[in-house]
Amino acid sequence: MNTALAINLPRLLQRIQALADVGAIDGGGVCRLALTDADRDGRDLVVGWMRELGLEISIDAIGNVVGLRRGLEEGAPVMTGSHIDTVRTGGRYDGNLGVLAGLEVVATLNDAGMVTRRPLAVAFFTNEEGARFQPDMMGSLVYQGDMALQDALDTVGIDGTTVRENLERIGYAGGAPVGDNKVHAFVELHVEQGPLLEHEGVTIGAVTGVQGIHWTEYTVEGISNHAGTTPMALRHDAGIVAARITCFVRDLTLELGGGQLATVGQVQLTPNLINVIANRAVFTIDLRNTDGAVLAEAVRRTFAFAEQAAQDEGVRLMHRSLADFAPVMFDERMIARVEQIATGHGLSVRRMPSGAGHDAQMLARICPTGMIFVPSVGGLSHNIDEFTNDQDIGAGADVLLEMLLELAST
Ligand code: HGY
Ligand code: MN
Ligand code: MN
Repeated sequence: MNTALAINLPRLLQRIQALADVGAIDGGGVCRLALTDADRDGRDLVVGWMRELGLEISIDAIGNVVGLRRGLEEGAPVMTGSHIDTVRTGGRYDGNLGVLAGLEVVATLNDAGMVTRRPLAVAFFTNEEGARFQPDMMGSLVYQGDMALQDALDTVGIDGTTVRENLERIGYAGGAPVGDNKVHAFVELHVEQGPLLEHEGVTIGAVTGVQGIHWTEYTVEGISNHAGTTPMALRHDAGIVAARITCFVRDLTLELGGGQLATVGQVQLTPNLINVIANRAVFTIDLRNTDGAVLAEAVRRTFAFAEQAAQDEGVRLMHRSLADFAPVMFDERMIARVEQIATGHGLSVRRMPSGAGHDAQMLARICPTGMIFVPSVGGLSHNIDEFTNDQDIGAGADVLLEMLLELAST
């Protein structure tokens, strides 16, 4: 079914620009960390657009926002959406494109006076990034029931405040229930955030699934001492243990090969002074792999190395898991439809896994789910230079339009 309908690209680009102006940072990036005032302002802007489009808005107890467009029949909606929170050095497309393309689909149907058989919904989920509060995909995990609401609300962020107090402060602690939501099908449009599509000159990614993600926070406690008077053999240096573990996980990825990834993105040393041996190091390790068994081996070997490194240096080591998600495979029928619809639009398309985590991986636990990727220029994301060509944005949104129409009509 190759609908004659097409989205209004200038209107979509205008909304992308307007949302990017909220929390804009020098150089063209965006900073709207979850549940900050900037996130609130972004939420208010998108909710305003939802209202203008005639959507019925519900805000749930973890702050997820769902705009519902009624169909001819009642029942579980066909849903699209993503997130509008960003990392500290975010781009304007990560998450935002999926939400705004969903609104553009609604606007296009409104313009055409079309009412679908099933209800349609456009959602943005709270704290997809997990940069301020872990785990990532927190809102969609609570939405579908695999994270207890109270655990999420009690979560303390990197700045020492809780999800609950921030959600209340920004006015998005809603009354809609969580955990038992019914969704007929979910489709998320997202920028690839990697180099593959651009490298191969392909316009659409038919996403096969999402790789496994394991986040751990390590805390090392040693003894601070004078950098000039403490012999090397008598040191209990938290900093060197953090450095050794960091080098180990990089070497481990080279040894394991395949798709194993490791990132140490956050490191805090105390007292963090040039002439003082660090007595405390707090750092995070992000391990990912499409192969769950290899990922489990990487996690196990990292723990073992860390324990040994701490013992060798005579320091204490603690660690806590911040996220632990197994690899997810999307519904074959959804993957195939992305391929067929893209081909029907004359677009080049290829199947590929997602390196990044997405709300879709949580919705996949409760309904048939698919994702549509469009290329990231230079493969950049979580970087203020994140960019996707307008033409590719239009192509992805048109594939989304047709897929949602089909799912909501059958
Ligand atoms: O970490 C991720 O993959 C996502 O951006 N939350
Ligand atoms: Mn994202
Ligand atoms: Mn992201």
